[in-house]
Amino acid sequence: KELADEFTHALDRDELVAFFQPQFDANTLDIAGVETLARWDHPKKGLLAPNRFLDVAEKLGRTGDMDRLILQKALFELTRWDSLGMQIPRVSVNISARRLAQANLLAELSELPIAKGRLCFELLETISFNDLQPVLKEIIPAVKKLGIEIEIDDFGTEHASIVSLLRFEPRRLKIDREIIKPIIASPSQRRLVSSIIEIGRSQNIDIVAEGVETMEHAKILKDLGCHILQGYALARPMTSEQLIEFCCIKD
Ligand code: G
Ligand code: G
Ligand code: MN
Ligand code: NA
Repeated sequence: KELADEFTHALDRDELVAFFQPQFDANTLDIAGVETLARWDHPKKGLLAPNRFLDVAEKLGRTGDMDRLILQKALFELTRWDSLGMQIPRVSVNISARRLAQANLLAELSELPIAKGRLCFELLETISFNDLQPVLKEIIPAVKKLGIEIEIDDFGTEHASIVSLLRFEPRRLKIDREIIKPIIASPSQRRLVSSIIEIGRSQNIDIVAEGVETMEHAKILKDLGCHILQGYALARPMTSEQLIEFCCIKD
Protein backbone atom coordinates (compact mmCIF):
# COMPACT_ATOMS: atom_id res chain seq x y z
CA LYS A 1 0.00 0.00 0.00
CA GLU A 2 2.72 2.40 1.06
CA LEU A 3 4.96 1.22 -1.80
CA ALA A 4 2.09 1.94 -4.18
CA ASP A 5 2.04 5.62 -3.22
CA GLU A 6 5.79 5.78 -3.50
CA PHE A 7 5.97 4.10 -6.90
CA THR A 8 4.18 6.98 -8.60
CA HIS A 9 6.85 9.30 -7.21
CA ALA A 10 9.53 6.86 -8.26
CA LEU A 11 8.54 7.31 -11.89
CA ASP A 12 8.39 11.10 -11.57
CA ARG A 13 11.65 11.32 -9.64
CA ASP A 14 13.52 8.99 -11.94
CA GLU A 15 14.28 6.41 -9.25
CA LEU A 16 14.08 3.46 -11.65
CA VAL A 17 17.45 2.14 -12.74
CA ALA A 18 18.35 -0.12 -15.63
CA PHE A 19 20.60 -3.09 -14.93
CA PHE A 20 22.03 -5.18 -17.74
CA GLN A 21 22.79 -8.89 -17.84
CA PRO A 22 25.05 -10.07 -20.68
CA GLN A 23 24.03 -13.01 -22.85
CA PHE A 24 26.67 -15.12 -24.56
CA ASP A 25 27.07 -17.05 -27.78
CA ALA A 26 27.13 -20.66 -26.54
CA ASN A 27 29.96 -21.63 -28.89
CA THR A 28 32.32 -18.66 -28.77
CA LEU A 29 31.23 -17.15 -25.41
CA ASP A 30 31.28 -13.74 -27.11
CA ILE A 31 28.62 -11.32 -25.86
CA ALA A 32 25.51 -11.81 -27.99
CA GLY A 33 23.49 -9.10 -26.28
CA VAL A 34 22.36 -7.78 -22.92
CA GLU A 35 18.97 -8.04 -21.20
CA THR A 36 17.77 -4.87 -19.47
CA LEU A 37 16.35 -5.50 -15.99
CA ALA A 38 14.56 -2.81 -13.99
CA ARG A 39 15.54 -1.96 -10.43
CA TRP A 40 13.99 0.60 -8.11
CA ASP A 41 16.58 2.64 -6.25
CA HIS A 42 14.32 3.33 -3.29
CA PRO A 43 15.45 6.29 -1.14
CA LYS A 44 15.12 4.32 2.12
CA LYS A 45 14.98 0.64 1.14
CA GLY A 46 17.83 0.64 -1.38
CA LEU A 47 17.79 -1.33 -4.63
CA LEU A 48 14.57 -3.28 -5.08
CA ALA A 49 14.16 -6.14 -7.59
CA PRO A 50 11.11 -6.25 -9.89
CA ASN A 51 9.34 -8.88 -7.77
CA ARG A 52 8.99 -6.13 -5.13
CA PHE A 53 7.29 -3.60 -7.40
CA LEU A 54 5.93 -5.19 -10.62
CA ASP A 55 2.58 -5.99 -8.93
CA VAL A 56 2.40 -2.45 -7.59
CA ALA A 57 3.17 -0.99 -11.01
CA GLU A 58 0.54 -3.21 -12.60
CA LYS A 59 -2.14 -2.30 -10.01
CA LEU A 60 -1.44 1.38 -10.60
CA GLY A 61 -1.65 0.82 -14.35
CA ARG A 62 1.89 2.20 -14.70
CA THR A 63 3.74 -0.85 -16.07
CA GLY A 64 3.61 0.61 -19.56
CA ASP A 65 5.12 3.90 -18.37
CA MET A 66 7.82 1.96 -16.55
CA ASP A 67 8.66 -0.02 -19.68
CA ARG A 68 8.86 3.18 -21.74
CA LEU A 69 11.31 4.66 -19.25
CA ILE A 70 13.48 1.55 -19.11
CA LEU A 71 13.56 1.39 -22.93
CA GLN A 72 14.78 5.00 -23.07
CA LYS A 73 17.54 4.20 -20.63
CA ALA A 74 18.54 1.04 -22.51
CA LEU A 75 18.83 2.85 -25.84
CA PHE A 76 20.75 5.71 -24.22
CA GLU A 77 23.29 3.23 -22.83
CA LEU A 78 23.51 1.31 -26.11
CA THR A 79 24.54 4.52 -27.87
CA ARG A 80 27.15 5.11 -25.17
CA TRP A 81 28.54 1.55 -25.45
CA ASP A 82 28.79 2.01 -29.22
CA SER A 83 30.66 5.27 -28.80
CA LEU A 84 33.12 3.49 -26.50
CA GLY A 85 33.72 0.88 -29.20
CA MET A 86 32.15 -1.96 -27.18
CA GLN A 87 30.84 -4.92 -29.15
CA ILE A 88 27.28 -5.22 -27.81
CA PRO A 89 25.23 -6.58 -30.73
CA ARG A 90 21.83 -5.81 -29.19
CA VAL A 91 19.89 -4.82 -26.12
CA SER A 92 16.70 -6.58 -24.97
CA VAL A 93 13.95 -5.08 -22.85
CA ASN A 94 11.04 -6.80 -21.13
CA ILE A 95 7.75 -5.54 -22.52
CA SER A 96 4.49 -5.81 -20.60
CA ALA A 97 1.11 -6.41 -22.20
CA ARG A 98 0.16 -2.94 -20.99
CA ARG A 99 2.99 -1.35 -22.95
CA LEU A 100 2.02 -3.26 -26.09
CA ALA A 101 -1.52 -1.99 -25.69
CA GLN A 102 -0.53 1.69 -25.39
CA ALA A 103 -2.13 3.58 -28.23
CA ASN A 104 0.96 5.66 -29.01
CA LEU A 105 3.47 2.80 -28.89
CA LEU A 106 4.18 2.59 -32.62
CA ALA A 107 4.40 6.35 -33.06
CA GLU A 108 6.87 6.55 -30.17
CA LEU A 109 8.97 3.68 -31.43
CA SER A 110 9.19 5.06 -34.94
CA GLU A 111 10.72 8.26 -33.47
CA LEU A 112 13.55 6.32 -31.86
CA PRO A 113 16.89 5.75 -33.57
CA ILE A 114 16.80 1.95 -33.70
CA ALA A 115 19.05 0.14 -36.16
CA LYS A 116 17.69 -3.15 -37.44
CA GLY A 117 18.32 -6.04 -35.07
CA ARG A 118 19.84 -3.94 -32.28
CA LEU A 119 16.74 -3.89 -30.10
CA CYS A 120 14.72 -6.88 -28.92
CA PHE A 121 11.42 -7.03 -27.05
CA GLU A 122 11.06 -9.93 -24.61
CA LEU A 123 7.41 -10.92 -24.34
CA LEU A 124 6.00 -13.29 -21.76
CA GLU A 125 4.25 -16.37 -23.07
CA THR A 126 1.03 -15.14 -21.50
CA ILE A 127 0.55 -12.36 -24.06
CA SER A 128 -0.58 -14.91 -26.59
CA PHE A 129 -3.80 -15.62 -24.73
CA ASN A 130 -4.63 -12.63 -22.54
CA ASP A 131 -7.26 -10.94 -24.69
CA LEU A 132 -4.78 -8.91 -26.72
CA GLN A 133 -5.99 -9.88 -30.15
CA PRO A 134 -4.99 -6.58 -31.82
CA VAL A 135 -1.50 -7.11 -30.46
CA LEU A 136 -1.28 -10.49 -32.07
CA LYS A 137 -2.61 -9.38 -35.41
CA GLU A 138 -1.29 -5.86 -35.87
CA ILE A 139 1.07 -4.49 -33.28
CA ILE A 140 3.68 -7.22 -33.23
CA PRO A 141 4.11 -7.32 -37.02
CA ALA A 142 4.34 -3.51 -37.01
CA VAL A 143 6.97 -3.60 -34.26
CA LYS A 144 8.98 -6.11 -36.29
CA LYS A 145 8.74 -3.87 -39.35
CA LEU A 146 10.57 -1.21 -37.35
CA GLY A 147 13.50 -3.62 -37.11
CA ILE A 148 12.78 -4.64 -33.51
CA GLU A 149 13.19 -8.35 -32.79
CA ILE A 150 10.67 -10.37 -30.79
CA GLU A 151 11.70 -12.99 -28.24
CA ILE A 152 9.38 -15.20 -26.19
CA ASP A 153 10.45 -15.09 -22.52
CA ASP A 154 9.95 -17.76 -19.83
CA PHE A 155 9.16 -20.32 -22.52
CA GLY A 156 7.72 -23.55 -21.15
CA THR A 157 6.37 -22.23 -17.86
CA GLU A 158 2.98 -20.88 -18.81
CA HIS A 159 0.21 -22.59 -20.65
CA ALA A 160 0.44 -20.98 -24.06
CA SER A 161 0.35 -23.42 -26.94
CA ILE A 162 3.36 -23.63 -29.20
CA VAL A 163 1.10 -22.88 -32.14
CA SER A 164 -0.11 -19.61 -30.64
CA LEU A 165 3.47 -18.56 -29.86
CA LEU A 166 4.82 -19.41 -33.30
CA ARG A 167 2.22 -17.11 -34.84
CA PHE A 168 4.40 -14.22 -33.59
CA GLU A 169 7.26 -15.63 -35.67
CA PRO A 170 9.69 -14.73 -32.88
CA ARG A 171 13.42 -14.46 -33.57
CA ARG A 172 14.20 -16.36 -30.35
CA LEU A 173 12.66 -18.44 -27.57
CA LYS A 174 14.09 -18.16 -24.06
CA ILE A 175 13.76 -21.35 -22.05
CA ASP A 176 12.80 -20.69 -18.45
CA ARG A 177 15.37 -21.34 -15.74
CA GLU A 178 13.16 -23.89 -14.02
CA ILE A 179 13.58 -26.09 -17.08
CA ILE A 180 17.33 -25.43 -17.34
CA LYS A 181 18.27 -26.01 -13.70
CA PRO A 182 17.68 -29.82 -13.54
CA ILE A 183 19.51 -30.71 -16.77
CA ILE A 184 22.68 -31.90 -15.02
CA ALA A 185 20.96 -34.56 -12.93
CA SER A 186 18.09 -35.42 -15.26
CA PRO A 187 18.53 -37.06 -18.70
CA SER A 188 14.80 -36.65 -19.29
CA GLN A 189 15.11 -32.90 -18.73
CA ARG A 190 18.05 -32.78 -21.15
CA ARG A 191 15.89 -34.48 -23.78
CA LEU A 192 13.16 -31.91 -23.16
CA VAL A 193 15.60 -29.07 -23.78
CA SER A 194 16.89 -30.88 -26.84
CA SER A 195 13.33 -31.13 -28.18
CA ILE A 196 12.76 -27.42 -27.68
CA ILE A 197 15.99 -26.70 -29.57
CA GLU A 198 14.74 -28.98 -32.34
CA ILE A 199 11.45 -27.08 -32.55
CA GLY A 200 13.47 -23.88 -32.81
CA ARG A 201 15.63 -25.32 -35.56
CA SER A 202 12.56 -26.40 -37.55
CA GLN A 203 11.17 -22.86 -37.39
CA ASN A 204 14.43 -20.93 -37.74
CA ILE A 205 14.19 -19.66 -34.17
CA ASP A 206 17.27 -19.36 -31.94
CA ILE A 207 17.12 -20.74 -28.41
CA VAL A 208 18.25 -18.81 -25.34
CA ALA A 209 18.80 -20.60 -22.01
CA GLU A 210 18.42 -18.58 -18.82
CA GLY A 211 19.49 -19.60 -15.34
CA VAL A 212 22.85 -20.94 -16.51
CA GLU A 213 24.24 -21.19 -12.99
CA THR A 214 27.27 -23.45 -13.53
CA MET A 215 29.79 -24.00 -16.32
CA GLU A 216 28.55 -27.58 -16.46
CA HIS A 217 25.14 -26.22 -17.49
CA ALA A 218 26.87 -24.10 -20.12
CA LYS A 219 28.76 -27.11 -21.53
CA ILE A 220 25.67 -29.33 -21.70
CA LEU A 221 23.58 -26.58 -23.34
CA LYS A 222 26.28 -25.91 -25.93
CA ASP A 223 26.49 -29.64 -26.71
CA LEU A 224 22.69 -29.80 -27.08
CA GLY A 225 22.87 -27.02 -29.69
CA CYS A 226 21.52 -24.13 -27.64
CA HIS A 227 22.54 -20.81 -29.20
CA ILE A 228 22.66 -18.23 -26.40
CA LEU A 229 23.39 -18.55 -22.68
CA GLN A 230 22.40 -16.23 -19.82
CA GLY A 231 23.04 -16.83 -16.14
CA TYR A 232 25.05 -16.25 -13.01
CA ALA A 233 27.84 -18.62 -14.12
CA LEU A 234 28.68 -16.22 -16.95
CA ALA A 235 27.61 -12.79 -15.70
CA ARG A 236 25.17 -11.27 -13.22
CA PRO A 237 22.91 -8.31 -13.88
CA MET A 238 25.04 -5.15 -13.52
CA THR A 239 25.00 -1.41 -13.99
CA SER A 240 26.09 0.13 -17.27
CA GLU A 241 29.34 1.24 -15.62
CA GLN A 242 30.02 -2.31 -14.48
CA LEU A 243 29.22 -3.60 -17.97
CA ILE A 244 31.74 -1.19 -19.47
CA GLU A 245 34.34 -2.52 -17.03
CA PHE A 246 33.30 -6.11 -17.72
CA CYS A 247 33.81 -5.66 -21.45
CA CYS A 248 37.22 -4.02 -20.95
CA ILE A 249 38.39 -6.97 -18.85
CA LYS A 250 37.01 -9.48 -21.32
CA ASP A 251 38.90 -8.03 -24.32
O1 G B 1 15.94 -8.94 -12.47
P1 G B 1 14.99 -10.02 -11.98
O2 G B 1 15.41 -11.42 -12.25
O3 G B 1 14.62 -9.87 -10.53
O4 G B 1 13.62 -9.75 -12.79
C1 G B 1 12.52 -10.54 -12.59
C2 G B 1 11.54 -10.37 -13.71
O5 G B 1 11.04 -9.05 -13.75
C3 G B 1 12.16 -10.58 -15.08
O6 G B 1 12.11 -11.91 -15.45
C4 G B 1 11.27 -9.76 -15.98
O7 G B 1 10.27 -10.56 -16.58
C5 G B 1 10.68 -8.73 -15.06
N1 G B 1 11.23 -7.43 -15.44
C6 G B 1 12.47 -6.95 -15.21
N2 G B 1 12.62 -5.72 -15.73
C7 G B 1 11.44 -5.41 -16.32
C8 G B 1 10.96 -4.26 -17.04
O8 G B 1 11.67 -3.28 -17.27
N3 G B 1 9.67 -4.31 -17.47
C9 G B 1 8.86 -5.38 -17.24
N4 G B 1 7.62 -5.33 -17.70
N5 G B 1 9.28 -6.47 -16.59
C10 G B 1 10.55 -6.49 -16.12
O1 G C 1 12.73 -14.21 -17.42
P1 G C 1 13.27 -13.00 -16.72
O2 G C 1 13.18 -11.79 -17.56
O3 G C 1 12.71 -12.89 -15.34
O4 G C 1 14.81 -13.35 -16.52
C1 G C 1 15.73 -12.51 -15.95
C2 G C 1 15.79 -12.72 -14.46
O5 G C 1 16.53 -13.88 -14.12
C3 G C 1 16.49 -11.55 -13.83
O6 G C 1 15.70 -11.10 -12.79
C4 G C 1 17.79 -12.10 -13.28
O7 G C 1 18.15 -11.49 -12.06
C5 G C 1 17.49 -13.58 -13.11
N1 G C 1 18.64 -14.43 -13.36
C6 G C 1 19.60 -14.22 -14.26
N2 G C 1 20.50 -15.22 -14.26
C7 G C 1 20.09 -16.10 -13.31
C8 G C 1 20.61 -17.34 -12.82
O8 G C 1 21.64 -17.86 -13.27
N3 G C 1 19.88 -17.96 -11.85
C9 G C 1 18.74 -17.42 -11.34
N4 G C 1 18.11 -18.10 -10.38
N5 G C 1 18.22 -16.26 -11.77
C10 G C 1 18.89 -15.60 -12.75
MN1 MN D 1 13.23 -11.48 -19.54
NA1 NA E 1 12.66 -15.48 -18.31
